[in-house]
Amino acid sequence: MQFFNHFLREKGVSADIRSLLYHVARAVKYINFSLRAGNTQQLTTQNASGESQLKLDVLADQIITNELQKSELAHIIASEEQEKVRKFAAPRGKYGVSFDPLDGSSLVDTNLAIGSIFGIWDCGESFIGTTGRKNLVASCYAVYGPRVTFVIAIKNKGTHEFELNDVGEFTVTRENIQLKPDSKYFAPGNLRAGKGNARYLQLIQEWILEGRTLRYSGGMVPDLNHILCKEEGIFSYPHDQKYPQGKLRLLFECAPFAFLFAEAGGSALDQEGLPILDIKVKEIHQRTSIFIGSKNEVEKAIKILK
Ligand code: AHM
Ligand code: MG
Repeated sequence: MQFFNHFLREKGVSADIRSLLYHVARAVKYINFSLRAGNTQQLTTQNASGESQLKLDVLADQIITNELQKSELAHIIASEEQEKVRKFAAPRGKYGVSFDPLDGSSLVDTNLAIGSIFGIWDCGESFIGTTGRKNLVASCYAVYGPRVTFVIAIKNKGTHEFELNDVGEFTVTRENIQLKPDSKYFAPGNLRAGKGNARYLQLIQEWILEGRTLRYSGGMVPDLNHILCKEEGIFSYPHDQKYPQGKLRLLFECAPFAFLFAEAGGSALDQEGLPILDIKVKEIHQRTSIFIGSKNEVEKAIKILK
């Protein structure tokens, strides 16, 4: 059994990134406590995108913000729950951290798995103009399910899974996750797009007629976690009339996941075939379509859609 900190040190991860990840892991632990306490109340407030908030969305945002401030390494932070980037004095370093404090919060009342997503950027004074390929140095997510798992990717050092044990420590459970290029699993998001997009309908039909296995919960974190754990699969979320750019956010959800999948030998493209890691950040709450998972499956899907 190997502990989180020890594992990262052995992998040669820099002291800065280890320290940032330590604070992120602490935030994950506190968010998990709040969730287990049944703190699921709906608020009357809305987030930066006009979506209604839970008490837990706000709490998770505060917990993460406090931990990042304590790290003294995060000088700019961007949260899905906040309209603007916040700046802090960071005497120990100059990283940007983007996060979705509680992804899938509409699933909280149904007791399905949800998660938190983080991107760690080496990005100077602003996120604007950055790309995941050039500026992301690490990304990670937590799954709050029957167990709490924490999956981390560090640039050129792979994607690894840890599990929160009963004394509050993270231990390694999967090392160097690697995706197969082909898969039998599919997780088709936003089927509503099929109404105006015959090609998306065709793609879904092909997946069904090929006898593939559906694995879809409606939460991006558990749906993508399924792919990484089974080492195969594809998740799609195309744009449609309601979300002309797609629903999912580049900075908080798609770029961090594209980085985790790239480190695991997978791929992530937008509907036009552009690698998610090459999309330039033009605004904090920018959205994108996304097709992510096993390399050949993502390529085949985009060929049908283009
Ligand atoms: P959220 O960040 O407001 O929770 O929304 C993101 C979630 C993803 O977890 C999931 O893949 C997607 O929204 C599902 O969208 P829809 O409800 O439109 O099917
Ligand atoms: Mg989200």
